[in-house]
Amino acid sequence: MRVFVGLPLPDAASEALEALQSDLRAGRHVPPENLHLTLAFLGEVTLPDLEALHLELQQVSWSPFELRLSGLELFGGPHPRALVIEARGGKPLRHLRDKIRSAARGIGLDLPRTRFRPHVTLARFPRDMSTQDATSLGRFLAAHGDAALPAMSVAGFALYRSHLARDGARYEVLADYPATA
Ligand code: 2AM
Repeated sequence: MRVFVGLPLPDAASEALEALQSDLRAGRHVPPENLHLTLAFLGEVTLPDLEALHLELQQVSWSPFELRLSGLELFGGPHPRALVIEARGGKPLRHLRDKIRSAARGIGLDLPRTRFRPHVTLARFPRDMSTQDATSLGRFLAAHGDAALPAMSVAGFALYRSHLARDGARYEVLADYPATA
């Protein structure tokens, strides 16, 4: 099963991001129910490993913290593959991510060492974006590049299963892990 650990967004944030997306006439928009911040992408995991991971994640102790979504960025270099809004959660966000990665490593899962650039993906683009779409994207960024949402409180993370499909992935929440303090 293809799984990852992430932060779901409060409805108000998903609605604000959906309103922002409605101005973008390019790419495939991430639907509101799929909007999330990935803390650890685990890839294919067996059922026994998933059960072990769930037990470990239940042991993670953490306190609620504030998260701010602000500033649009393109990921993917000169041929952008994704439009994201960056997330700022300071040390509490990094610590939570570290604890989750330790939990996954603790049960023997192999996690690549990647730089953490916390973000919420808003839209994805094909490798061969049309000139028209590239122009629309440029206009969108000029108008909304400094978009910022009100600070939100993070009080739970979730274990997600990703169902891949031709028309985009669908994410299913397998378990929730509320803050412990
Ligand atoms: P993205 O939003 O930046 O694309 C589920 O696929 C989530 O895991 C997505 O939010 C995706 O991040 C993230 N992810 C991180 N590494 C990934 C990988 N190697 N393959 C697919 N998704 C990955």
